Amino acid sequence: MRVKVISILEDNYMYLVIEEQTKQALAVDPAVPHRLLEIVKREELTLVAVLTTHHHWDHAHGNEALLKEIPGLKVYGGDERIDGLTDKVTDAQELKFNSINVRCLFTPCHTAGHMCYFVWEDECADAPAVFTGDTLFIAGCGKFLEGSAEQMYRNLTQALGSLPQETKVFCGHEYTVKNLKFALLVEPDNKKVQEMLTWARARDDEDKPTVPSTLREEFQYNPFLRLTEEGVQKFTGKTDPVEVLRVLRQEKDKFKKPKERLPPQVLLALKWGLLRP
Ligand code: GBP
Ligand code: ZN
Repeated sequence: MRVKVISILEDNYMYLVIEEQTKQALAVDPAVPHRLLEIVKREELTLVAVLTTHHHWDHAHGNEALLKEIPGLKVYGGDERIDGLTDKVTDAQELKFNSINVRCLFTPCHTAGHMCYFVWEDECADAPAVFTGDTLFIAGCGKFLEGSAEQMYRNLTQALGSLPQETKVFCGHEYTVKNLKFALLVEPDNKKVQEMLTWARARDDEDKPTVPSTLREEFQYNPFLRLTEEGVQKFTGKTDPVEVLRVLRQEKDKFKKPKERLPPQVLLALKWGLLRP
């Protein structure tokens, strides 16, 4: 199976999971449907299903247009608020498309109906993939918009954290550099964070994505997966892992990029093009 990474909007990703022998494809969060259809046509693929991680427009907005274009298309998701939903899925439900298998992992917190999708191909040596939407990012995690630290703790440690370590992580946004700057504040001495930040900045300069990583890598630098590390506990002043996670998220919410800390006059001048960033 091949995963095609497609950058859309400001910093979102949509994906195509392709079964190479049959050219059947699944789309994940295809929020810019015309771009997706262009690629489907160019690569002579047959789109059979859409996997939607959550109802936010920058993930689900393309579903209706795709359904119109491809009657009979299946649109999966875990939340009634998802545009164009045809098949509501529940935790641990498995879907099969020829040799491609999907296990739905219910991960409520960023939104109350968030699903991640674990995908693997029968009799194939390729590592499996997990599509994490806005639950787990490379070096970060999603905001707790409709849930609690307890829920996110379960998502990160059980639903996602217990998957095979070689699983490739494909997330919903390119936030890697920003996340690593925060990770470095949390663990200034973590060599993996430093190395990864250098690498992610270089990728950014070349306009290349930082996805996928692997779960094994995430455990080495993602503070939200390192809740029992001494440095992370020290940063938060807590030892209970759920409390560590709660404080980490609160601190990340307050952690702004330097631009947002500038005086209002400077922000206006930047906005009007009187100053260059
Ligand atoms: C940034 O850092 O780039 N602009 C800021 C924050 C996911 S998108 C952007 C932001 O809040 N992103 C969300 C998030 O979870 N970030 C993790 C973090 O900051 O650590 N979204 O687009 C967001 O979910 C959205 C769409 C939200 C519709 C609410 C509705 Br309704
Ligand atoms: Zn979201």
